[in-house]
Amino acid sequence: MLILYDGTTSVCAIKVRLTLFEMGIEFQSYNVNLRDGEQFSPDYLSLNPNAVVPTLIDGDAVVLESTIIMQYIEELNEKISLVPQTPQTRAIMRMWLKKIDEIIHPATGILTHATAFRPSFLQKSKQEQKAHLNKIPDIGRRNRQEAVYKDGLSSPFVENAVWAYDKFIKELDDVLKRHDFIAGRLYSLADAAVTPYINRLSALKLLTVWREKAPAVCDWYKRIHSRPSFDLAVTNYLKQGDIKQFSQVDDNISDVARRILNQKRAY
Ligand SMILES: N[C@@H](CCC(=O)N[C@@H](CS)C(=O)NCC(=O)O)C(=O)O
Repeated sequence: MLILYDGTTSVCAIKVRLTLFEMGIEFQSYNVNLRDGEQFSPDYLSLNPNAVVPTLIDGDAVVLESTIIMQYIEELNEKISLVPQTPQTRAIMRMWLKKIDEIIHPATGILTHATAFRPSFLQKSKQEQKAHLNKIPDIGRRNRQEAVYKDGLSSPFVENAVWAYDKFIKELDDVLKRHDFIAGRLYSLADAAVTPYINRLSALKLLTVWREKAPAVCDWYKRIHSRPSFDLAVTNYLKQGDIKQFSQVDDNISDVARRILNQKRAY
């Protein structure tokens, strides 16, 4: 049986859970409590030295990186495919996976840490804050988190993250005007990869900023919601603490995002 070292609201873990449920593959989920810093425990670091979830264990194989894990899982059940048929459509799918990993995932971390995760971090003593940050192995990630915990929504990192989402959602809306799913007529790994990030925008009270500009994305999100995999991989995993954490997001966040987007800027 596959074991997934998991996180209840982790966008990267949700990508993997969506893939598992869409593929109909059984797995055992082990929740790594990121709020309590379980990702930094020596046992977990021996599996995943990057101190992040997800990690997939398949017998002797330890598979890291959510996009690689999705592709690994996709190859396990020959009866179902979440990869398009032609080389061209496969390239399109892979392009969306890359955009998520390289641009949208860091932007999401910035927006989430600047809002939902900030209050509990600020409740720690200065010493505890420093100790937590020092455990993050990736220096870029550590510096971004430190900056947004300090300055919240006024951090320049937030401005860049909002612009990154604006560009991404416009591109997504363009493709979804042409077909029902991101890489074509059928659901693919690209849809599973993008879903948690649009869901996160909604949890951060930000989806409303793009609702009118991106009607095709909103229609696609409704289609995604109605698939059984959504509740199985997303809603059913939410715990009381997660709901509380996201309920703390400041209501004025959408005004902040709109103000940023009202300033003229070339991408
Ligand atoms: N590139 C990694 C990124 C994984 C990642 O950033 N995971 C986040 C949750 S979505 C995490 O574990 N964060 C722990 C932390 O911030 O300390 C992947 O795609 O698997």
